[in-house]
Amino acid sequence: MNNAKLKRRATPAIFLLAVLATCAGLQAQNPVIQTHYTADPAPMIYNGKVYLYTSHDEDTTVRNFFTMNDWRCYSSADMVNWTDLGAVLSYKVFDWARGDAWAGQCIYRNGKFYYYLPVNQKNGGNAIGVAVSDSPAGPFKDALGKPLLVGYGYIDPTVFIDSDDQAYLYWGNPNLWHVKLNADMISYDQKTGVVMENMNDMNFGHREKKINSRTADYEEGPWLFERKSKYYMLYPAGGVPEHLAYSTSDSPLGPWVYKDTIMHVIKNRGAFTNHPGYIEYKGQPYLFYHNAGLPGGGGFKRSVCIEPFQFNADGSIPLINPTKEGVTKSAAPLNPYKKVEAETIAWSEGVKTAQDAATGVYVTRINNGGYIKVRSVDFGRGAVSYEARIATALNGGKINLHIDTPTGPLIGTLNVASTGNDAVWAIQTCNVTGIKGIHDLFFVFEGGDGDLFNFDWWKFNAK
Ligand code: FUB
Repeated sequence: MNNAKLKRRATPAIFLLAVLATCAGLQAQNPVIQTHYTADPAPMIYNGKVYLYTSHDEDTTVRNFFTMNDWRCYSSADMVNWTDLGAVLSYKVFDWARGDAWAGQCIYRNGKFYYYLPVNQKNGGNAIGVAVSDSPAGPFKDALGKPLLVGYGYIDPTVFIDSDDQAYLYWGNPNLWHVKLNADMISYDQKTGVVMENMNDMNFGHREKKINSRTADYEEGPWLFERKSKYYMLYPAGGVPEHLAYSTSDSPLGPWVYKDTIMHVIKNRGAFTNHPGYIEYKGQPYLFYHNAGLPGGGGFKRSVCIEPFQFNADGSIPLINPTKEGVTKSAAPLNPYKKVEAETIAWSEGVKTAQDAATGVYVTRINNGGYIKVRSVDFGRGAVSYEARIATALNGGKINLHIDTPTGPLIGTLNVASTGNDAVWAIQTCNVTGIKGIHDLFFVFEGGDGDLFNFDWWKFNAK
């Protein structure tokens, strides 16, 4: 960033916003993360919050194949605003891994978080490792110093703990295998060992394109959960392009009975893969999946999406349509009178996030006309001022505080002053007027060309 950039004439922010708003659709909530390409969603509920673990497609694809080095995590208490907790670990946490940080799942047990992750080994071949942490956002370390499981097609683990405390790990492409995990979560029952499911049409549906001699529809990416004493196995099916399907059982060990398609192959901006995740949060069931919906998106640049749905009365899962609107109803209002991380975002354009040891995750590469939307902010009886922690070498950037839409009523403007450089942080404030009750809030960024400032957190002060 430099001052010369700010002196150049800026494209009016309002014009850019009109263009962006038309492109994105202001009600869009899918894909749920706009600052990175994310895939293979693995939601987990802990302490009343949702933690969304994702794999991460790099912005630059190498050799026209999955280019994936780390896993990211996001949290939310309302299912519409997602706080970026950063890249919580890389494949390098496993000394023995060569790369290919594909689809994993994290689970909480006895004060620790166990994250089951597929990678390729330095000496070749697929393997599943387990990383452990005291906190949902890491730091994670290799729990074993070696893989938990090694075998051809050993990818995409899903983990589940039943009400009797027995834990299960399922995984695999194009077969589905499982083990019974021991209570330590880092070893498994050697007596039963690794069990392969019956990959028959009756168990996992029928596909036209045979794999060797088998015709079962199951492909990869299993997701296991229990509801009302029924066990559900969701999975991508059919070969590429994948649709989502499911089977059920009366036991977490099967036998699995094929039920139906959950989501057809996504026609409009789908990726050739898909990957299910599921939670019920505050009484509402949600299906997580991925598409290629962000600008520049594709099969190796995917994005996580969410659809709320209702089970049918008989416990079956309806056909779920992928939508742009996604989660339309916030599960809880957001309190603006406590510090809110700037990377808490319902929708954004023209910004990225970054992280470092001193600051953690922050919003960066903020451009003129970019904006962040925060949904269902409860201003109660009203606010008098706004403060934000900023770092920049520039004078002249602005945060325009709009409500309801990016061009809705302006309740205040923070004129950003230089803090010396873009790693020196200072709290800057402005007055606000004319705001009370619940509104969507927009930070609309204004300034010259190029990156304007870095943004760590914000809060309002009440009347
Ligand atoms: O993200 C890489 C691979 O693509 C995953 O492991 C599969 O489930 C598919 O989504």
